[in-house]
Amino acid sequence: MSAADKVKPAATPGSADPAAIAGNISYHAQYSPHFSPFAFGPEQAFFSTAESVRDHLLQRWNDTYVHFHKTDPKQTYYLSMEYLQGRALSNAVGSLGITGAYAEALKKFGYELEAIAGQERDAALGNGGLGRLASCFLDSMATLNLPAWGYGLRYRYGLFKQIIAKEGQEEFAEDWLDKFSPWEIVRHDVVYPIRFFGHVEISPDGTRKWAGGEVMSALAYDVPIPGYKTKNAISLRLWDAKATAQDFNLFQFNDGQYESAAQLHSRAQQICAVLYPGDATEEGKLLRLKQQYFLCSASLQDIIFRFKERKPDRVSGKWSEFPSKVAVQMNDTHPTLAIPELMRLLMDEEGLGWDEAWDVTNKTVAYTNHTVLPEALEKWSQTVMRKLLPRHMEIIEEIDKRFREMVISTRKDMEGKIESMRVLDNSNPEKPVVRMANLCVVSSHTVNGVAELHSNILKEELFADYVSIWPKKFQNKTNGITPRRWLRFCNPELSEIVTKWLKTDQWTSNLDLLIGLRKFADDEKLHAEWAAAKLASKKRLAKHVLDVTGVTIDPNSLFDIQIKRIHEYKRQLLNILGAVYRYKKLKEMSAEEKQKVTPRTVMVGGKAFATYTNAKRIVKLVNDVGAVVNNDPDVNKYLKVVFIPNYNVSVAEVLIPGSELSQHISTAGMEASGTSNMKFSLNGCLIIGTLDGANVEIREEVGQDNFFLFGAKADQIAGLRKDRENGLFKPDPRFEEAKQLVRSGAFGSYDYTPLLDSLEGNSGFGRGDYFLVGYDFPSYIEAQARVDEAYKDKKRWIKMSILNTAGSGKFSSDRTIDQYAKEIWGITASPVP
Ligand code: B1H
Repeated sequence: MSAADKVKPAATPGSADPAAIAGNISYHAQYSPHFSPFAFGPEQAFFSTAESVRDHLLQRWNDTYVHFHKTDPKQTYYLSMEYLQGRALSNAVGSLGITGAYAEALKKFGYELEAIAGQERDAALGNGGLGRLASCFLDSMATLNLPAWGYGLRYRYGLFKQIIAKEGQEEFAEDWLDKFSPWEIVRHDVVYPIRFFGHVEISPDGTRKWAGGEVMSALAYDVPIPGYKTKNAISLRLWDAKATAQDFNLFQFNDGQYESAAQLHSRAQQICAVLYPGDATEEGKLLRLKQQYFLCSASLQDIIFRFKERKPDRVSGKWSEFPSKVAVQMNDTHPTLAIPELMRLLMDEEGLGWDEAWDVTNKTVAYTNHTVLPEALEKWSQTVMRKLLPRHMEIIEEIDKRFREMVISTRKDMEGKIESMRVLDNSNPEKPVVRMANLCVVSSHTVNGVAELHSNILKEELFADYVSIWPKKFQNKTNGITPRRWLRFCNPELSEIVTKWLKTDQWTSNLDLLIGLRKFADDEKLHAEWAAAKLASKKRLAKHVLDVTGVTIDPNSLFDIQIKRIHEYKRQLLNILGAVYRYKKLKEMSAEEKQKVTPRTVMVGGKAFATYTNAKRIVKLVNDVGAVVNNDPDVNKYLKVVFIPNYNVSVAEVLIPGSELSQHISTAGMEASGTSNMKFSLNGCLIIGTLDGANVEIREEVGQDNFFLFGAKADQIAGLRKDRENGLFKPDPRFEEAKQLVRSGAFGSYDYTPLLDSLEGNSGFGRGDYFLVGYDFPSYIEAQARVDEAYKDKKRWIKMSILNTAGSGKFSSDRTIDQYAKEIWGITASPVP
């Protein structure tokens, strides 16, 4: 049955009338066909609906482009190797305020909007928090009418799909572009050359130019980012790599040399094939560096093109104007090559001298640091860099040299510090490297951390020496999340209640209004509504769990969730050992004693990096513990342990609204911010957590009585590790019991010795319990006991839940982006009239 059999096709793009929308959906099914003429199942309905929604967006999108072009405001360009966009359909119709009209239109075809929206694949062009932050930022930039664009890479395969098999996690390519993406528009006229390898040519007048090597093309794919209840729609421009017909050697091909005939084509294909290929091999490292340069070069060429396009009479003498029109934000060090690339373009292509180019670059670029973990601080081999990007390596050497000279001539007192502050690290003559974070700090006008605690650690530890040279360069910008996706759209039940009690829906773009809920925190009517909304979300969550795992969970049990990338510092191991301990105590209880227990469902979800063995062991352990606990009739009324497979943005949208307790239990000082903590708290979920990252600020905002705190503080960690090295640590017997039960084989025959051994011994990274699971275990267990007690008092629990939502106003990404705009970028709103 075709769509046209149900509704007559009619073009009518951009209408908000359900009948016209249905006609437009039918039109797309018929006249922008991607399937056989008579197919109109849910999948076809999704693509036609998305194309119809895109019609709405296109007008706004074009208007916004033209408006920015005419008014020529200063514009921000957000450079990120990652965007975790998730699904776009519900977000788009919600932002445009036409959800109801689309729901009604789809009914004419016999479809529910929610089911059709569920057909969409997640765009997972990111790993975790850093990528999702970039996507929340785009949402806020559009909503605040800011002149801003995102730049990224169009990975053919996004973050891998996780399947839990007998041996644990298995990874599969995530084919988000299977069929096609209805949101992206290829701009065939936006193409830039990108060079790799080659050499530097010096002309008689001394000017230098990069030549030779191989040149491929960057082609733009644009994704519209609608603002919420505004006419503005901005762009996420994703680059794809391609080679041209000229690069195809027909002679070789005819000669049967098929592979070498299309060599550049295949190398171009590799660039955007996958998000972050494993960098264990030298080939993998080179490919990742190529990706980073590809993003930076294409984006900067495009930025310079637009700078010229907006005022064609701009002459090269006017480059000092550039920083008043362009702000470039580097999302961590991954796009650091933007610095030498901008220098190269200004000097070698536009003819500026070093000083002028440096001044422009420094006033244009800013850097956000997202981690202090030593293994995540990027270092690139100078040898590799020189081979792939010879001109950039020269420029980096010059930056390093001038920085050293500056310190020597102006700061005699810092001389002893120079080696560790330098951009180049030549301490190992066999393996000289470029320190990307140092290059960012030396070259940027502003450096920021992502939560107060983290920014203080940057200022007091990681970048302390630079602070004494440039005290004003360092700022904090506490992360945020978009309240549209993370409450308004993912939790319609709770949203409705919030709107009803606040008597306004303005909280969706002014989240501070949530504080108005505080005065109703004891209201019994609100309590009843709040509890009913939570139960509805818990039932939806339980259905998801049943669908994907086959495990039945009880919506009346306490839903306890930890979802994030699996990493030892995030301490999923503390969570699961806590569950093991709980299981053991339940086994020891009499039937009578068990009656008093708070029934709990512990859910853990997250992906482990494919080559990170201990993280994979943790995934396996959660699954193994679940298999035993959930099938043990003595305890499974009181405890279930579930691993949620393939955690991604759309799974989070189901889990977070249904959560009651969430775990943010990293070793203090190691989680820069965390952003899911904000999402949970916003949805009325209580947090059990350490004083780490943004937890500190969340606890301040929601009130310390509404937060389950435990564990060592950041400033104790170094001392505790030292104590341990000196043999002063005495493990709690409860910790020993939990480990012992795992070692005994109670959860199957898999060998957990290496994982558990990482918690033993006295020192060394990844050994000697570097992440202090054992030290924090007793206070964690005690905090969990406080949770169990609190949950028994339903009134108290709901009040705490309301106060979490009420105290979440600060964590809107609108607030974060407003601060970036004012305090780093110097840009102002530019709404389409
Ligand atoms: C964060 C990363 C990250 N910090 C290296 N650093 C990567 C580092 O593939 N890589 O090489 C990828 C990502 N991600 C996260 O950023 C922090 O851990 C979170 O605490 C923080 O909330 C988030 C956003 O600021």
